[in-house]
This record gives sequence, structure tokens and C-alpha cells, in this order.
Amino acid sequence: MTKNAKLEAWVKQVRAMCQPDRVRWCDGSQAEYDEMIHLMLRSGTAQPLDPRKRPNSYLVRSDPGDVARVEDRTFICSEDEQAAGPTNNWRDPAEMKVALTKLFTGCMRGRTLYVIPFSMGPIGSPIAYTGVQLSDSPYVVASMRIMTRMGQPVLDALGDGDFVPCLHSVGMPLSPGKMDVAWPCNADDKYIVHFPETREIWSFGSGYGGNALLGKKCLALRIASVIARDEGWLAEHMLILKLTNPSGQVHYICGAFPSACGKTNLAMMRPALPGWRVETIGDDIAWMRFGDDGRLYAMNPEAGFFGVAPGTNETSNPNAMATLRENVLFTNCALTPDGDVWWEDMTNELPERLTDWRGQPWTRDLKASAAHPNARFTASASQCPVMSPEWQNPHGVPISAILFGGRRATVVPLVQEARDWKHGTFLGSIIGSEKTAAAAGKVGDLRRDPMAMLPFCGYNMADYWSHWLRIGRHPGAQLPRIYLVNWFRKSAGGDFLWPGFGENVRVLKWIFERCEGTAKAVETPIGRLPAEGELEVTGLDVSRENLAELLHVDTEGWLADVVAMREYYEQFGDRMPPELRVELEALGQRLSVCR
Ligand code: GTP
Ligand code: SPV
Ligand code: MN
Repeated sequence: MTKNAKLEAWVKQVRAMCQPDRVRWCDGSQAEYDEMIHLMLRSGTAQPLDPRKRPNSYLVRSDPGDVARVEDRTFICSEDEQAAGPTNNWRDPAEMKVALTKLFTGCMRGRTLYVIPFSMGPIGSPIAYTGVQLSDSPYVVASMRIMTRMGQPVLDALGDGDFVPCLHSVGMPLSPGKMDVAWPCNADDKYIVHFPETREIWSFGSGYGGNALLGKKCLALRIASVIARDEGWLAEHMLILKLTNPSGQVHYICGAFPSACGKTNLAMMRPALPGWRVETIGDDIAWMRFGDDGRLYAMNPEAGFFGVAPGTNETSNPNAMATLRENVLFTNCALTPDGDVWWEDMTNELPERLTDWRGQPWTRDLKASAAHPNARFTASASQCPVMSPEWQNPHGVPISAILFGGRRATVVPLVQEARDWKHGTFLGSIIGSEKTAAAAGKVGDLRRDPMAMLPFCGYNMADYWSHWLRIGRHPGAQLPRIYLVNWFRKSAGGDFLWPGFGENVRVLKWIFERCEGTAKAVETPIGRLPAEGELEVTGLDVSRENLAELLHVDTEGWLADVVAMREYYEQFGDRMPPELRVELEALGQRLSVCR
């Protein structure tokens, strides 16, 4: 319970508006989690997996219309439209409140309103933020208990302090006596709305992932990015890993990759090079602040993984597989006849028969995938065998290098180093990626996704770049080095040129040794590439030609990118930081000389 006056008043007000049958304050206990599971089993939302195969684990099937983040229904409602910028959907906050109030009125009839206090970051940490989510979904309660530090201890630490109010409803009231559906949601109206000035979140109509677990993208990225701008820190869509070399030296690395582009895999990697060790600090979000020593310290505000299931297997990510042995919520995976989950590429051999993610019989000869491409697992970070003990450090870990990446079948080489922070900010601003299933829309199209923050930046992207440049001017800053990486180059035949996964440590090794000052680089028009022989290739199964292709500067391809970027920058008008335009034109000039 709480004596927080703002919280009590808000719950009262929401109760009057949403008209739930009852209100339940969540304490975060195991008993409460079990009760949520029980409710989901009873309503058909979840089904148990065979406890001999996957103890204490459940499969949830969402509505087929509610399977990913809905970016076209995501809004940044700042007072001034320009503050949201051209890459965000904007609505006037007052008008949006009116529209939402209409939708939320009576929307929880027949349901329970759960009060879910949560902390992003270790409870009581000076750099953590408290949120309180009000939701009518038991799936959200159970998921928030895994993904965040949740429950009574958060209220105890909060006292009468401030919190971010996060209102959520699946948007499907139940009339008296009416049976519920397995996955309630609202097919017609979905709204994922942020009010950056008042630091509020309203989410209506979806129960899935980032649409509904409001601590994650909504608070820890969209709202936090605005707070970070105002307070001089960074809230980023980045993994955090600890890399130890064979002699025991350590560097911490952050990496921004768009959704479904490899953060979880890199953060949990089992390195292919003997003696090297990767430990996980975080797999999706990093909050970075300057320490007294001028270094940037990164903290993972989450407490669990909401990870992409397809592609995860004993070879690609054995540590994820170990994390998933028990106590897991699986969503939109396929079901095996013996009561376990399955997804594409989980096993070498295709199962003969399955129940697919929609609950339909599936056989091998069918072309359709059995799991949804955005099928996910929800598991506690504490279950990951390579979790670094420092993941709970309330101050974070000092970052030596930042990676930017994405899926680029062409043009972008395996790795390149930025000359300095400004050049690195420029490289981050131009990253693009072929679209994945993590968001609704057509998969495969190339889109610009600056710093992997396109769907997550709570304000004008050009102002965000200015903020990055400002961070670079912090007095006494000992800034991380910045790299562009690309694991996804393809041959003309469509095969990946680079084996990826555990082999990515070869790239991390070069970066580590750059940080130590022991590895050599060559200057090229696009940045610094590994000098001849500097990328460790012992034991690597990649042909000389493919390796050359991976480290080749594609002058024409880059020049085409320069033209595309010039156009992309155009939309930001005079909010565009001039430094980035200067970088872009300088790149164009250097490339033209090589033509
Ligand atoms: P979000 O949770 O959406 O933010 O995604 P993420 O960035 O954590 O991506 P994740 O690590 O879950 O990877 C998504 C997909 O990319 C999975 O199917 C992986 O198997 C695949 N993938 C990850 N790393 C590599 C790699 O190095 N090479 C190749 N070819 N595929 C990879
Ligand atoms: C992403 O899409 O980047 C995710 C999954 O991490 S979600 O939580 O649904 O946003
Ligand atoms: Mn993500």
C-alpha cells in the first residue's frame, strides 16, 4: 500500500473513468504471479507447457492482429509539433487527451484494474526511475514482474516521491455475463501515446510487447530520451556487454541495432575465439551518464528479456537457450505434440507436426512459418548463465566503445571506426536497416533508423543529434570510441557473407584492441578499417574473396547513400545540426576523389 497522494488521486481518477469491477494493488509476489498465470489459463490466454520439458513455463497466443509494435499508432504529443519532429506522429496534447478520455471511459468494465508499481533500474538507485502502470491485463502484470523490478518494494522506496503514470487498457470492456476472449484487444483503435512535457503515457487497444509493457520502449526510451536531453545524459536502444580478453583485461561495450537486428544475440554471445569472454549487462536499453572521471557509465534499466524467439538455438545463442529452460512466458511460438515450444531454426530438423502460433495444425510441407516471426520469450535476466554481476550495479559500467549497426545486405562493411565523437554521431545518424517483423509493416524495405532510435526517440530527431553532439562537448569527457558494424552483408546469391553470432567476437576483439591502442587501422574515405592482418581470422570459415568483400569500401554504393542521406536530412530543415551536414558533404568529397 501507499501514502503517495499523487498516486492515490490518480488511481481514483482512472477508476472513475475506466469503471473496472475492482482495483488490485500488485505486490510483486510469487503468489500474485501464480494467480495471474491461473487467470490466463482459465481465460484461455495461456496454456502450460509440459513441466518435464519446460518447468513453470507457458505459451500465450495473441490475437493475429496484435503481434508487434504499431508505429503508425504511436504518438508523441508535445505542445509544439516541431518538438516531436518529422519522424514522429504528432497530435495536439489537449485534443489527444479528449479523444483518449472518450476511449478510456468505461473501457475496463467487467475487468480488474491492476496497479503495477515498477522501477526502471535497481530500486532506490539514484539514476532509476519509478513508473506506475495501471492495466486491465493479467498478461501485462505477469510480464512486468519479469521485465522490471515490480511491486511493494517499489512503493516503499517511492514514498511520496514522483513517478511516471502509465495508463494501459486492452480496450475491450466485458458486458455482464459475456465470455472473455483468449486475447482481448481492440482491433479498430490502437493508441500508444506519450506526453513528454507532463511525462505521461496512455496506451489503448493492444496487449503486445512494447505497446503494452510500458516501462520498456514508452518510459525507458521515449519519455527517458526527453528527460535525458534535459538533464544531459543518454537513453538509448542499446545492449550492454562486458568483454574480457584472455589475459583478463575488461572493456564494456554498448551497441545500438534496430529491432530484431542482433542485440540480444550479441549481448549473450558465446565467443568463437578461445579465451575471450562475453557477459551480459543488458540486451535492449542503456541509460548512460557521465561519471566523475568523465567516462560514460551505462546501466540496464530492465530486469528481464523480451527476446525474439525465431533464430535462437543451441548454436546461435546457447546462453539464451539456457535462460529459457524454465519460468518463461512464450508468446506466439509454435507448440510441439509433446507440449514444448518450437520456432523457426530452433532445431536442425523440422518437426513433423506442430500447432502453429494461431493454434492451427501445422505440417512440415506447409510453406508458412509455425511461429510468428516476432514470436518472443519473456524471461528474467537472473536466469541468464552469463549475466555479469555488474548488471545490478546502480551506477552502471564505464563504456569504452559504442557500436551502431543494422541489416545492410550491401554497402556497409563488416566494421569501421569513427575518427572521433562527431564523426561517430554522424555514422549513427545515417544507419539504415532492412525492416524486420518487430514492427507492423512490410519486411525487407531499407529504412533509415538513426541510432536505432527511429521508433523510440521522444522528440525531434535533429534535436536528438544536437544532444549527442553536446554530449561530445562535455567538459573533461573521456568519450567511448564509436564503430559502425554490419553482420548482415549478403552475396549476390543472397547468402550471408559473414557467419555472425559467436564469430562476431572477431570484430569485438579488434575493437577491444583499438581501445587498448594495440590494433592497427587504415584510413579510408568512410572511416578507419582494420589494417591488413588485424582482424583475427584463425579458424574462420570465410573465403578470402568474401573477407575482402566484407572489408571493401564500396565507393559507388556509399555515394548513393550520401545522396539518400542528403535528402533524409532535408526534412529536418534548420533544426538540423550543421556539423552533421558538414560531415556528410566531407564524406561525399572524399569518396568523389576515389572515383
Ligand atoms: P529486439 O528485441 O527487437 O530489439 O531485437 P534484437 O536487436 O535483440 O535482435 P536479436 O538478437 O533478437 O536478433 C534478431 C534476429 O537476428 C534473430 O533471428 C537472430 O537469429 C538474428 N541474428 C542475430 N545476430 C545475428 C548475426 O550475427 N548474424 C545473422 N545472420 N543473424 C543474426
Ligand atoms: C523492439 O521492437 O525493439 C523490442 C520488442 O525490443 S518490443 O518490446 O515489442 O518493442
Ligand atoms: Mn528492442
